[in-house]
Amino acid sequence: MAFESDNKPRPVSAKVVISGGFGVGKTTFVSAVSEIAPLRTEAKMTSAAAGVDDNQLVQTKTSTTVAMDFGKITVDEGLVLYVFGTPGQDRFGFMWNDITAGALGALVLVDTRRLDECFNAIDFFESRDVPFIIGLNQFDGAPQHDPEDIREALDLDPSVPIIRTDARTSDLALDTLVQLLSHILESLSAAASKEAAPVHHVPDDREAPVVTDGMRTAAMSALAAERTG
Ligand SMILES: Nc1nc2c(ncn2[C@@H]2O[C@H](COP(=O)(O)OP(=O)(O)O)[C@@H](O)[C@H]2O)c(=O)[nH]1
Ligand SMILES: [Mg+2]
Repeated sequence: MAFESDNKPRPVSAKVVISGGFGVGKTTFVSAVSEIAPLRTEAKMTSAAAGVDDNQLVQTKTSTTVAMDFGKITVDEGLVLYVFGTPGQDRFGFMWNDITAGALGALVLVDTRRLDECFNAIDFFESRDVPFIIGLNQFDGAPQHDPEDIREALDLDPSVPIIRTDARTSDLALDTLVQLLSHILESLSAAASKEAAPVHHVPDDREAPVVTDGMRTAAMSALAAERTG
């Protein structure tokens, strides 16, 4: 842990990412959990975006996050979490690497009416070995699928937690973040024990010891000395 000059421990800070497709509730989620007024970079959707941004099921949405959402949560005196939301639209995908750099893990929000919206996010975190959990956001009229059916539809590894959440409710959203943190810890300790696993030497793989003439002569004279001694 880092220390300031007065020896008071400074909290460790960690970064997590809230991700998912367009209109799945990322901006809402960051607002619900952040203790500071979240930095938002919403812009009114213009007619220029018509046809580019798929908003058929998100009729009420008139603004969109052009860069990112940003919030802060003090978990306790030892840990401060910084929460970054990714821009939902494909045309801002070039920012994802910067926004997710150094993140410990991610929450991928899912609207069960539009499952395909989250494929890009899942591929992104899977391919970079970033631990993530799936948050099923409770949209009105959205089908209540069994989480295991969702796992199958999204082709998710059994180790990826799938939980129900509500981006509009601080308690539920914070609880979701706690679940993300515990999944991150589990993933980190699984990776650490993999690294610490003992390396088994296969005897057949060992190189035969090289015996030089000098060694042979030294051994013979040691034997001879013993016999005569
Ligand atoms: N019913 C319902 N609406 C939600 C929920 N989360 C977000 N919304 C609404 O869905 C719309 C899109 O949310 P937004 O946070 O802007 O999505 P983003 O594009 O992922 O940032 C907004 O009108 C929100 O009020 C939720 O859990 N339930
Ligand atoms: Mg947004």
